[in-house]
Amino acid sequence: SSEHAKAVSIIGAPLDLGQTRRGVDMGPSAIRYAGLEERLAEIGYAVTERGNVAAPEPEALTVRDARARYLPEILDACAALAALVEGAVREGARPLVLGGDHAIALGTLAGLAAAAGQPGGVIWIDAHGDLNTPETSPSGNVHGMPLAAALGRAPEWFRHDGLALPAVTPSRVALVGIRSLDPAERAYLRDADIRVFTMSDIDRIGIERAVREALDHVAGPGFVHASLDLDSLDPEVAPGVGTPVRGGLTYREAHLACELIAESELLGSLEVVEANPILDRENTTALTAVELVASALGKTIL
Ligand code: HAR
Ligand code: MN
Ligand code: MN
Ligand code: MN
Repeated sequence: SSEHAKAVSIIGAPLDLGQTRRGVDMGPSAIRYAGLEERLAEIGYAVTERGNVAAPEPEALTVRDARARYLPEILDACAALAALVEGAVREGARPLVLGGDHAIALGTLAGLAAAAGQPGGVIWIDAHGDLNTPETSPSGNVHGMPLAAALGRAPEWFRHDGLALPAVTPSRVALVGIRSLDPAERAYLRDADIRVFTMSDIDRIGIERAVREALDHVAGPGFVHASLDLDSLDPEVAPGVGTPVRGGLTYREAHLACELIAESELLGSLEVVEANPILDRENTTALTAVELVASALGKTIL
């Protein structure tokens, strides 16, 4: 793109405190091992590796409130991530954040908002809405809450000196690939000006129209970010995730979504989350993640 730099900063966020299955903290290693840096270099990016933010091990911690397990430690890790993301943007690079579970999106989005000096828009590609608050969560798992937190909901829970909130404008959120919502998420979405493209919608209108309309909805000032939860993909394509849901995006649909994101030239940043190598088969989910990132950053076949 003309507007966005051909420079990428890779930032790992090996956090697994937002859910209960071990292994997602190895996601950044798995994605790097799958050849991320080489792929991006091939398509002409100057790549800077920032390493990983510090993330504590759950075995060394105690749960203080079951409504939002490990929330204080998650907010600290998100603040550290936000600082790296903000720094990357200020240096003129596109942040590419590797999770870790989806709780890290709160840090990514807060960093983008801090760099922009205002909230922005996000296309959220996921089987789930991640719109719970600690009061509505059925699980207490914070990876089901980051979009709610970034929108500035339940501020008393997510307040932190290192996090600029709200980081996202409610009227500039689009959800793509959705097939698992909790009752309170459904109730919130009934009144919010959020575009939701469920798997059923995608079956009917096709992934191309869905993603084009999603991108139109999120465009605007500040920043535009894409948050790619690998559980948006069908579990047959991406088995290495902690909360698989049948009936997801095919390999080709996910690629087209990423190609359309690249073509739009709206994207200033990207993150890919929930890769769990322990649950994976021969690193296939991480390999897919690398291919999707390359497409979202402008790789074309011809
Ligand atoms: N909605 C459920 C909850 O809040 C499950 C959330 C699962 N989230 C992710 N991220 N895997 O999308 O617990
Ligand atoms: Mn760890
Ligand atoms: Mn998610
Ligand atoms: Mn998900």
